[in-house]
Amino acid sequence: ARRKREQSIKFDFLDALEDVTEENMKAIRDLFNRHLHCTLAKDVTVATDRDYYVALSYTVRDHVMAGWYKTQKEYYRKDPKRVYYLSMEFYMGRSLTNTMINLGLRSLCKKSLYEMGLNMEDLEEIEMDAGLGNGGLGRLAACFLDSMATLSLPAYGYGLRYEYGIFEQKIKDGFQQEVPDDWLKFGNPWEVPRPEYIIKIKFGGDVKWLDDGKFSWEDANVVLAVPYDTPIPGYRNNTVNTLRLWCARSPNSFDLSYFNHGNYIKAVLDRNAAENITRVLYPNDNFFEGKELRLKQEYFLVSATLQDIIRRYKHVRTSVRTKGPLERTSFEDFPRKAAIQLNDTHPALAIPELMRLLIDHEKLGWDEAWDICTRTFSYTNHTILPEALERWSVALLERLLPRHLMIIYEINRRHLDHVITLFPGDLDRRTRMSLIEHGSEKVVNMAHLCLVGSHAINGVAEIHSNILKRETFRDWHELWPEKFQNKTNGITPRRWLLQCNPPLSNLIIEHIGEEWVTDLDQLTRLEPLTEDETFVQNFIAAKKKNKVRVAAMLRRDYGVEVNPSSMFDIHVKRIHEYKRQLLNVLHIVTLYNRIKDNPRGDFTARTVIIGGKAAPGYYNAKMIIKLITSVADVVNTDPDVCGRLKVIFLENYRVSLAEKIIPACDLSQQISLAGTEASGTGNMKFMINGALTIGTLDGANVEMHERVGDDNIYIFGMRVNEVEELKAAGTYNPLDYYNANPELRRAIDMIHGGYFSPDSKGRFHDLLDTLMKHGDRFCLLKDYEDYMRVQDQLGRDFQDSVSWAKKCIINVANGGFFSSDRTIAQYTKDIWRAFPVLVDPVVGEANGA
Ligand code: T68
Repeated sequence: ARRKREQSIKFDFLDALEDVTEENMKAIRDLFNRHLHCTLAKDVTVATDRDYYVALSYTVRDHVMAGWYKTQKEYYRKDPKRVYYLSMEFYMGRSLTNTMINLGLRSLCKKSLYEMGLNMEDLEEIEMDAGLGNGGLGRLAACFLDSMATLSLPAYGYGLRYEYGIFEQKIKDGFQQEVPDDWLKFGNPWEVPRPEYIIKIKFGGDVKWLDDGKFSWEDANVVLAVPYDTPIPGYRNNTVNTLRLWCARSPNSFDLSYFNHGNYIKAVLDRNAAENITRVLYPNDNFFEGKELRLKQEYFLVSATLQDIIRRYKHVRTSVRTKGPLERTSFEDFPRKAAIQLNDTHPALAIPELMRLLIDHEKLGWDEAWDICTRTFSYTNHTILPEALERWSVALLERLLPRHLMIIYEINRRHLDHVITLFPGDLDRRTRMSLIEHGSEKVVNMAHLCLVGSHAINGVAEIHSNILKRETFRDWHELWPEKFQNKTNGITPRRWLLQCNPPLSNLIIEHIGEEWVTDLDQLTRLEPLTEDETFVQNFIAAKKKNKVRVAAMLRRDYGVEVNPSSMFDIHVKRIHEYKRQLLNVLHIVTLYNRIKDNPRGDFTARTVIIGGKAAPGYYNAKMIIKLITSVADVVNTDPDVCGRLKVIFLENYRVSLAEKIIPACDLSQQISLAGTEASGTGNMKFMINGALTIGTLDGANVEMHERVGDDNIYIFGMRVNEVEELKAAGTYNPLDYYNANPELRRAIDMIHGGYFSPDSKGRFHDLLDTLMKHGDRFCLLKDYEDYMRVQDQLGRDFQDSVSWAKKCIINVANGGFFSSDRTIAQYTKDIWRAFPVLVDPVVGEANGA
């Protein structure tokens, strides 16, 4: 039986990373069966695949537990400086595969299940994504958690447990439809509720002056925050950190007046109002929508988290000789024990909230409290798009958070006094730097609040950090140059290479071992292998394998046939005008026209895959989707095209789909207008999975280009300085480019004339108007010609598969910098000033099971 098993499960290099013994396999099987019987109350005669998935998850979770308590106990014992990552989004995706890999259990589980007649890969597909994020910002938070645990940092993620994550996207008649993401409907084996740590959150009410000159927030409504903890295991280092997500629950006394009037039923029904706070993730990416419920969410996160952090700060043995836990009463040490990172301004209310807790509850004076705040907080900016910057209405703040508004005004008063002493008479500067802005309505500029309340502020790629200093926060940089930093984003190589791309990971391990998994710079050792013919052929074969797998998926899930030898040209990210999916469409239409004009011509076969969600209220983004699906309908059914061009709109792009599609990519599209994409992180995922990039010199593309050189990346379009000059001159006229380029004109005329929308010829007029009539903020037509030039070049280059593969290998080899381990090491050293806490292996019962 054993020989049979060894024959049927192919040995690969990934298996060699683990300790697969008969004894360990039996332990997994026993635990799995026990969960099936005792936790799920099923036996094999009635169990479904979902039951098996859940039983496996509980089995794996059991193996996390001992390391989890051990890590947390160690943090309590050593009392190190802790890092708190506050984010409204943690876009975690699936946990099962990643947990098994980080624990070193995946081969073991796979083989154990195989012996029971189960295919683990099928079970892994059953898990719902934890879609608690929109895009890059939320996924970055998830990658950071993995890296912080892998670097053994005493770190915590704090966020919200949305009952509905990012909506599920369905395409109906070519249009996007949103379906609620009921991700918890089958339960979530990865979370542990901790009702014993419930926290009270207040909204509304009034502020009263007390006799001692202090303030008190009274008559507020209370909502409870219940923490749910998810373990975050590091990569094979015994560390297991915690992601704590808050869930809103109504207190039993939610609206006492109803009880008093005997309307018990109504009182119970009204609990919904409080519990709606964590009902649903706002589905906007790079857009600020000043809704009251969103403000409540932001404050709910911040207040629960800070109360929890303070509780943990106080609960410490100040002396080893004392038996019971003593309270720490002085806050002097707070900034030496806690670093709080604000993921964009979404948790900015943490600053006035900490001030409130220190002053009103802990009775500190303003100056001492303020010093603690600024030494504790740091802020990451993720965008310079003005429509994304948070500006909360003063009237709304006054109604919901009256005490915080007072504190914000006091922060502002002291801040502006400081500004005016440094720049006497410069009233314009004073106005520009105020936290309060007076437009059609009075608003609080939340970025300004973060700048004044933090000791460090960073952008997420070099070019973006420079724009912050030079443009967006120019005055602030003049005031506090020492606060400004750059931390170029990164991605976790565990999920985004080891886990998602077994063919390539195996090949890499075969040649350079496994150290790259936690030290991605090791990938440079691949560069000399561009001269090794077999290696290059094996690299090509690995890519082909991934493409064949995606082709099979597209056939099964969408009923479309694609040619795995064609170039997989992939553009996946949120749909947004600044990301310029329309520029890609113009390229596709032009290719189509060339094929139509010359049906016998020699064209590089392409499969263009575009995917991404549009915010439900973003009309133009939704029309872009309809245009892509409309172009696809025409191109894919035109007999002249004859397999040389396929256009696919990939429905419901999300973390788990990214893991499948990215390893199969030949060409990665990163074509935002220079100066608009703060960093991008998809660009990095494609790079380390062996795709070439066509991109502008925007965000982290700039740093990718620096590392691989001109020959190994396809750069086009205006540079940031050219964009700035064009905008300053105010001379951009799309018509000039339309008139000057016949292929461009033809593509636009076809869309305008209804070629792709015969049922409604004017359907895309509004969309085209944004490019033509009103002057286009993102200058698509200006960059079209250069985009076409570079697309043509790379289309030809793709024909030489060996030289193409060598470029891809050079990309992989130079991708090490884009590990989120490097990013986190830099945050740790330059901003948080925290240190690792190593955790010894769990001894005793094997793996804590
Ligand atoms: C992204 N921002 C940046 N925002 O666009 C991207 N916005 O360049 C960068 O790589 C990434 O952050 C990580 O730094 C976002 O994803 C949002 O999703 C968002 C969410 C809510 C409100 C506004």
